[in-house]
Amino acid sequence: MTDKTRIDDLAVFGGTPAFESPLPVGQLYLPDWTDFERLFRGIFARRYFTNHGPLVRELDERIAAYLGVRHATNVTNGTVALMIALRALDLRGEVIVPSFTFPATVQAISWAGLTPVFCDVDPATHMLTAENVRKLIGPRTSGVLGVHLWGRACDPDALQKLCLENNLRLLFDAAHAFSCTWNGHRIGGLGDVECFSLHATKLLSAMEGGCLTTNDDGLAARIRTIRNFHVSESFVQVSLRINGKMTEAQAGMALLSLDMLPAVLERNQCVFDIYSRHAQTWCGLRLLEAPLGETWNHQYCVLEVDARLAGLERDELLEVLRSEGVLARRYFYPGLHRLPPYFARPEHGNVLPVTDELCKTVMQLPLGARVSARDAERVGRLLGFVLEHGTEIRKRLQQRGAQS
Ligand code: T4K
Repeated sequence: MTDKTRIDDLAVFGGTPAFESPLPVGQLYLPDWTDFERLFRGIFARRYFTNHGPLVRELDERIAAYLGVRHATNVTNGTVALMIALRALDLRGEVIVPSFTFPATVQAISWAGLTPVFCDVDPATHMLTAENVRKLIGPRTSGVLGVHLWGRACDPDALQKLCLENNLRLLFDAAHAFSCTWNGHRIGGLGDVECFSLHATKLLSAMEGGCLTTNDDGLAARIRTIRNFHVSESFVQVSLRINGKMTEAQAGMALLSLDMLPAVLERNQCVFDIYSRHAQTWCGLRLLEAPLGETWNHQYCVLEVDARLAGLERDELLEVLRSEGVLARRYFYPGLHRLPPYFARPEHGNVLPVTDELCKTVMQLPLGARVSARDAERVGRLLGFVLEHGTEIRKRLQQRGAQS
């Protein structure tokens, strides 16, 4: 592609898309085919496909060692991990949670028969703060579910202190945070339990998968019991169980993905650095930089759009980029407090001004296996061009809208 030099060159106005193969948001790394084949031949030879096979057990051990926690329990996906965690903690009544997250975080609470109570987030970090949570603690509150959004730790020390003072359980949705650190230690041992997603779009991929981590032996026994119906895997008495078992195929994929992590982290860093360099010239976009002094996985490349400076609203910018094959996303829109089954039900809490603003302004750029350094340079220049002509592009988009 040659760079865009005129507004008419933009695909949204009839020009040729910049990227023939669209660039998605998501890690989507694949292992080497021969490694994959070798691993699957092993599964076929053993004829052992699921129900706590050797690969799942190996993955449990390797993740626990990698994260430096006593227990890692792998399950079907990140959503099921959250559901199991909430049951294992034996919560009752209400759980305080952000609305600015993926639906799974909140719907897991509903699936566990609990009431999610939405808490507004901090405008700089996009996450819960102990200060905001404190205002919502009431007689029915039994737990707090924080989200380590974009791989940054969610106020762990202050939330832990608040939960101890109020006799609440604390769990974290760590879907985005595999391999990220807090105070120099890998996330995984914070709160009572943490839940990771091993989805194909995540840093550590089982294609679908989830993992619960904890340092609490009793809780780990409950988690392992709840995740299946097997007598041999029954460690403690629990009332309700579920089939949340990970298959050998998923575990094999995740083991290969774990082997790839150093190379993947390096590649992500390289692409992010390119975006970061371009971001210094982007007027109206704020790029969320790495948390100071911590290791970050670059699971997502997150931007905030200031429409007054950029000349375009976030959604207009997304339209322009997507037509070029840059499949930027607006995680998370709309806020879950504005969606069924929670919308218009005041018991969930629905006055969340910061969340509402973030839902209108936050977006993610492609970053992962399908984005090369060269692609990132091109996306950087494309964004630079679009922002340079933001006001004019907006006018053209509006004229086009009025005509159609
Ligand atoms: N908590 C949080 C905070 C989460 O973000 C998530 C999941 C969860 C909990 C629950 O964990 P899981 O139960 O999912 O393990 C994607 C992921 O499916 C989801 O895991 C993730 N968060 C969420 C933020 O993103 P979608 O619906 O946006 O994905 P989709 O299909 O639009 O894919 C993203 C891009 O990747 C598209 O451009 C298509 C491309 N893609 C996707 C897949 C799956 C591919 O090219 N190949 C693929 O195989 O949810």
